[in-house]
Amino acid sequence: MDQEYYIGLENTFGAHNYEPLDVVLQRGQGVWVWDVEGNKYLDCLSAYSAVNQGHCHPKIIAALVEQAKKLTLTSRAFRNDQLGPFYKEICELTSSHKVLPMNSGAEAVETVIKAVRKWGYQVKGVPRDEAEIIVCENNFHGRTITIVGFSTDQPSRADFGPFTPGFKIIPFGSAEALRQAITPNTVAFLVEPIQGEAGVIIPPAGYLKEVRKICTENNIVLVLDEIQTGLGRTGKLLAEEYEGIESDLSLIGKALSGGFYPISAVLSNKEVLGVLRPGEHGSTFGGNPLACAIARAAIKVLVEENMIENAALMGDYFLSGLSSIKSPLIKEVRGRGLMIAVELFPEAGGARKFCKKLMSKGLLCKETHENTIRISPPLVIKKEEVDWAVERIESVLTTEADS
Ligand code: IF1
Repeated sequence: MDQEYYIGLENTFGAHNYEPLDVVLQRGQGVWVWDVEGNKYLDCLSAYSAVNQGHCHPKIIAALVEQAKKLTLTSRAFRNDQLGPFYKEICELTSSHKVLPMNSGAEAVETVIKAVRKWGYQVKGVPRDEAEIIVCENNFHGRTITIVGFSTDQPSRADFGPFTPGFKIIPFGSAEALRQAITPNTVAFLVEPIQGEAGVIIPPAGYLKEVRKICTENNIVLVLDEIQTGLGRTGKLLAEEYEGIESDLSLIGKALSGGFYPISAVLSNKEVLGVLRPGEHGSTFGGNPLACAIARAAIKVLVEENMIENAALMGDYFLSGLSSIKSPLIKEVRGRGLMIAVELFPEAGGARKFCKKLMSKGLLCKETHENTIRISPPLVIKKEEVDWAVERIESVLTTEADS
């Protein structure tokens, strides 16, 4: 069937909570995907950094198929033979003490909100129901009611109230703003090391180091949301490594399964998760054997195939290629590793139209907000594929820009 058939079904039967590009994908391999009409595209979104390992990685498929034939779900009323090994491997990889597995990124964020509040009451001595968590403007941490309640993005929160109390919003990148916002009831600071959805906003050098110091001095739990920046995306296993700091709690998700299955996790370096006792938190699928088997394979190939090093190398190469494009439309090219953004001047008429032009040239990427093109290919991208991508991005932002 042609793509109009599939688009018709979506429009007829689906809620309209997305405005996707009109491309109907059918197959993926590595950095490449194909649509139902056989057209080939370089994927420069990686499902928002969930497919860091490349589409349909054979070793992750093998792990999925092998486990799916044995045992997929037991509930946590019983134990399974994939959970403990997953715990050990993810904790050793990230030098964490403890881990709590969930499914979506938002669930990991909700989990950490519960844990730091309870830690505040039981350990820090904050009066019950008065815990405060500090977050940043232009954050993106998911789409539950509690999370959108502390979003500053109107479309994410409008008409979804009333919201959960207990959150303070400060500017991103200012350690002084954090210092000023702290009260005796502050239990945690939740922040992305680089703000993804906001448009790959990299904080000033030293910011996270200063934040780490402030949180330690004030006995506040530093929670880094690495759901998008983590697992090699920025050229390090975790983005916190650029500042040589260690969070108290880190959140990972997305590429934790290589894009095969929803699994997320709260990683803990500080005795916070210990406040959660049996019966106080969980989920039907959290820590299921299929998810754990897939995650074990996904992190194994990430490390064994040097994908993190490749992200650093190819990220620098991609960034220098994009930075050399001479175009009056480009306001800024920024990024770390393969988490890259090309911000256009408003006069360019919006990033979406350039994403459409790039699609017609075989490159899939996504705009974020009005004027920024986000570039985040799988971490397995090769030099010649980067050249191929830069060539097409240059063509739509220069000679053909007026067409
Ligand atoms: C959509 C955005 C990206 C995240 C960070 C938590 C979560 C996300 C830093 C929640 C999820 C996804 C959500 C997805 C699109 C994508 C996204 F555009 F929405 F903002 F990546 F930038 N923390 N981000 O980036 O994880 O519950 O989705 O598993 O909503 O369409 P989730």
